[in-house]
This record gives sequence, C-alpha cells and structure tokens, in this order.
Amino acid sequence: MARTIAVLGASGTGKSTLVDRMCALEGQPHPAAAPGELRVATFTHLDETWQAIDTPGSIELLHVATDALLAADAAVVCVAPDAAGALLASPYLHAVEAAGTPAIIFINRIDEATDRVRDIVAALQDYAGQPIVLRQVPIRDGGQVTGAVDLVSERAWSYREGAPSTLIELPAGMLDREQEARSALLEHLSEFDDHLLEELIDDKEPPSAEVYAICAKILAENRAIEALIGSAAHGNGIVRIMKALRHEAPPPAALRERLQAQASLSEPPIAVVFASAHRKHLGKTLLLRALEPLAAGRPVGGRPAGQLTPADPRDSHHLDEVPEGMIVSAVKADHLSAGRLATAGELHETPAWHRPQPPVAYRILAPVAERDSVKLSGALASLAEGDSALIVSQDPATGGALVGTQGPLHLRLVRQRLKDVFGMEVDEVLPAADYRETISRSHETAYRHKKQTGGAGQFADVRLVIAPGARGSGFTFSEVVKGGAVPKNYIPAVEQGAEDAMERGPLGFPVVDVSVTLTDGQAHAVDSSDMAFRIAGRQGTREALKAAGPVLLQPVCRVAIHAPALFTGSLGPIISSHAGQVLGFDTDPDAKGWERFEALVPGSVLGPLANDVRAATQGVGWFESSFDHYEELHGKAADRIIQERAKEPA
Ligand SMILES: Nc1nc2c(ncn2[C@@H]2O[C@H](COP(=O)(O)OP(=O)(O)OP(=O)(O)O)[C@@H](O)[C@H]2O)c(=O)[nH]1
Ligand SMILES: [Mg+2]
Repeated sequence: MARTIAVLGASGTGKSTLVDRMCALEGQPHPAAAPGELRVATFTHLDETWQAIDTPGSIELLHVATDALLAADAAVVCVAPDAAGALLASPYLHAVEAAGTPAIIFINRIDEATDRVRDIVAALQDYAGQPIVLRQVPIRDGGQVTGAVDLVSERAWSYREGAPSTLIELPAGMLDREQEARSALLEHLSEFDDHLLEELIDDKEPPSAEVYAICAKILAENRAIEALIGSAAHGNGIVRIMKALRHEAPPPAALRERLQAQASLSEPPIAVVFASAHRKHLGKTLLLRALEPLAAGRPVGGRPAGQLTPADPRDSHHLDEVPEGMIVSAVKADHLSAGRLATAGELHETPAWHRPQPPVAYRILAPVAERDSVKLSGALASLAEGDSALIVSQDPATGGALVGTQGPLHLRLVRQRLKDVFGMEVDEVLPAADYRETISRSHETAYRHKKQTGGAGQFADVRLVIAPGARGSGFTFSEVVKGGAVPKNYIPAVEQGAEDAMERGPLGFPVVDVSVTLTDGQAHAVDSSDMAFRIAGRQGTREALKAAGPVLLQPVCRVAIHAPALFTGSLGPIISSHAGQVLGFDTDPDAKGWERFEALVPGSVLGPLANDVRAATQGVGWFESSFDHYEELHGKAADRIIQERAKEPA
C-alpha cells in the first residue's frame, strides 16, 4: 500500500528540494519536474512505499496544488522561516483545509531563520482554521540553528550536513525554553484527549507513547496541524518528517471515504484521475491514483483504464494490476479526463473545493501561421482538459479564441505548451470590454426604400418612432399602423429590419434599451416584399438612431476581491482610482484571516484591477467578477473608445 503526500507551499519554500531529499534518504533517483506541472516521485522509506507529489509554488498555479490534494493522504505545507511569509502560505493552508487533507507544516530553510519559531507559528495561525501545534524547537548556537529538540520525546538532535542528525544531550540553558514549548504542546493536545487533560491536571508526566498516539489521532482526524522544522537543502529534519508521516499519515482508505462523502457518491470511488498532460508523440497522458486494487482489465469509470505504466515517466513497463494507493499514468484512456472520480461503472465530478478560482486575465489568441487557425481551438481544448484553471471560449465580439488564465505566468505556460506539443506560435490581444450604446431622446423618421432595376422593383415605406427604453429592457418593437397602410404580413419584416440595425449602432456598438414603433407606411401591390420592408426597417432605424442622440454604455461589474485582511485598507483607494464604487467588506467565510471586499467597477478596468490587486496583496489576492449593469459614459473617455472602434472593420 503506497501512501501519498502532496507537497505544497509558496514559491521557493523548498518543496522540490524536500522531495529530492526524501528520495535520497534511501538513495533513490527522482524524476525531474516539468515547469508548471506536478511531479510524482516514488521512494521507499523503511520498507514502505511513498509517493510525493511536488507542486509548483506560484499563486497562479494554485490549481495544480489542489489537483495534487485530490490524490493525497496527507499534505506537507512548506513555509519560509519568517513570520512575514505566513501570508504567502495562507492560500495553501486554506486549500488544505477546504480539501480536508491532514497536513503537516514544514518550516523549511531553518538555517536562515531570523524570526523565532513560535512567532512564525503564531503568524501562520492567523490563517489556519485548525490549531497549529509545534512539535520541535530549534537548538541555536549564536545566531545559527544547529539542531532541534523533539517536544514529545524530549530528545535533542544535532544537525549534520546532508546526513541524519545525531542524538545529543539537551544543551544546558535550553531546558526552560524546551519545557515551556512542551507545556504549550501538551496543553494543545489535551484539548483533544481527556485522559491527557487529567494527567496534566494531576501534574503527571504523560508517557511519550501516549502523546505520539494522540498526535497520530489528531492528524488522521484532521483536527490540528503539526509544525516541524528543518532545512531541505542541508538534509536536516528529513528523517523526522518522514517519521511523523510514517506514523501519522492515514492510509488511502481515508482518502477514498473523504472523497466519497465530499462528492456525495453512493459507492466509494476506486480511482481518482487528478492530472493530465499532453505529450508530444504520446498524446494524452493521465495520472490516476488507485483507491482500491485495480485487477487486470477491471473497468474504471465504465471501461478499462487504457495502458497503465508507473507514474515515473522514465519507467515505461506495462502494469497489469495496480495495488491500492499506487499512482500510475494511463495512455489511450479516451473516456477518462483529469479531475474525475471513477467508480467501476461511472465517472463523477470532483468535490467543489477542487474548482479553481475564476480567471483573472483574458486574452484573445490568434495563430501566427494562417494554417494553424483551424487547429487552435482543438489544441486549446486539449490543454484545458489537463489544466482546470484554463478557461477557453469564443470571444463574442471577434469570434477569436478567448482564453482566461490565472495571470501572466499561467498564460506563458499555456503558450509554451501550444508551442511544444502542437508546434503552434500565437499572438495575444487584449479583448475589448463589452460596450453597448443607446439613445438619449425619441425621434421620428420616415424611410422609403425604392428601386427599379429591370423587371420587378422593390418598394417599402415606413414611418418609425424610436424612443429610449428602460435600462435592461433591450430591444422592443411595436406597431400602431392604421387602416392596413403597412399590410400585416410585412410587419414582421420591418421588425426584423429594426433588429438588424441594433447589431451595430452609429457609435459602432450593439444597441440596447431602445423601443421602435412602426406608426405608418405604404406598400405597393406588385413591388413590395418582405425583403424590401426589412431593408426599409433597417435603414429607417439606422437613420433614426443617428438622430436620436446616441450615447455609449459601459459595462459595470460587481467584483468580490479576496485578500488577506491586512490589505483590505489598501483596496479602497485602488477601487477609487479605477472609478469604482466600494460596496463593503466582510470576513471571508472560506479563508481564515482573509476578507471579501465588494465593489462595482467599470468592465474596462478588470485587467488593470487584477494587476493592482496582485501588487497590493503580495500576489495572493484575487477576485471574482460578474456583469452587473450598463451605465452611460460621456466625455473624453467615451470619445476615445468610439474613435478606437471606428478604426475596426464593421
Ligand atoms: N538555505 C536553504 N536553502 C534552501 C533550503 N531548501 C531549499 N533551498 C533553496 O531554495 C531554492 C528553492 O528551492 P526549491 O526546492 O526549488 O523550491 P520550491 O518550493 O520547489 O519552489 P517552486 O517549485 O518554484 O515553487 C533552491 O535554491 C534551494 O536550494 C534550505 O533548507 N535552506
Ligand atoms: Mg519546485
């Protein structure tokens, strides 16, 4: 039974180094990571098989970290050894909490620590729903951390470069500090265990075995997060964290039950498909984790799971049977896709916590080479299959391929994959905001369409009144024609013509909130036709629109910015600088230590706003936006948009 850990945390906190070191404990080689993708490293430790999923740290790739959580029995959250770094750890603490994954915090780079470990833990606690219990304290010599004391066993260890630590006497002068930290740990733990509480009240020393058992229980039940310290680069604290995982990480059955409950499945899933990559020459390769033994030919989600090989891309030997807990890659499994839970017979959606944040940046992509234009949407669709945060659609205004990403780094990765896998280079364009136009006053117009070319002529005559409608009313049409001046059967054609004119108004944008009334007209017994009346309706409406004081409408969006509470104060001025209106803020129910800040902003500023929010929140803030209403835009800003639009082809 192979257990799996997901290693996540902010960029540069040493996740990859930690995974490499874990593999190195028993001298096992590890595969290299592809940029932006998760890496599965398999290694043994004391006769047990482990799989570590190394994830990229950029906040724009948070969705890759949550993919890993789909397949993880436990998570290791790597954090920097300074209290200020807690902020950057917060998205990962929230992700782990939402997923319900038992977690251990690894305070890495302890060789560089300047802050006290308890201050780091206190800072992290601001963002963690569960209590964080510190299991080790550093031994310092001068400014340097030279080892760690285990607060359960009360043993002191001296670090050695790239080698397991050696047991030493607890340094003189450390006893008080160690005792204080141990009391804090026991007090924390006693909240979860009545027997321990009684022992503490009676002033009895609890045996280490009992304390270890409580630690294992609270991790498995996900009631607290333990914090360990170490230095991945120097190989310190690696054995210690493996020891904690070995004793405390739950078996795959716990993940199976958790996913079943979260996704409300009537039977337990037998596998989870948590990632996919499109590889040149190989096609779609999926990573799936067996949550039950998969005997040869056993269907996964209705059909056999294709050709299975070990997760390590360098090992291509074919697997007939897959033991419980093992991660494998599957090729030629066309019925499967990433982000699915499989029972034997069916495929199901993953739980809600696995949904990525909405895109923060939109671009229209166009292939550089003409011949690629038909291939682009297919290529993007297959990339989106393995990238839950890549949202692909068609730009309604231009028909181009509109991609929504988590930011510039994510977009760059998408472009790189288009190039590497599909050999396609693309240009990117910022999509225009979705402007509209309307009219500011009523106008009456008469229009006669008359043509005499050769045989049959064309004749239609209409009198139209157009008037501004209420905001949100769109286009309405009515008629008050008396005495059949325009025969009934031609009236739908006039309406159609008027509607045609709404597609692009005199300012160049779709027209909304206008009512058109047909009041009178004339028909000709021979030359009138639906087509003639449609043309008259269209041209008449166009002329009327021009004369009715057209005004530009800009979309106004409601945004909910999610950011650490610390930064909420700086969001108000940002909203004002974009001509937005603050609606208010509240604590974020899904993210401890964060707030949800609501505002109305013009749709045209969503792009710059995304950058400003990132810049003001050390990169971790994000927002959701939805269209709210249209409002009139006048003056220079409007003129500029209208002039830009006039340059584009109709
Ligand atoms: N001093 C010190 N440096 C470390 C330690 N662990 C990792 N590093 C260094 O920190 C840098 C980043 O380490 P990585 O392991 O690549 O960090 P990561 O978390 O995988 O980063 P991303 O994959 O970019 O998210 C490397 O130069 C490491 O050598 C440590 O314990 N002490
Ligand atoms: Mg890394």
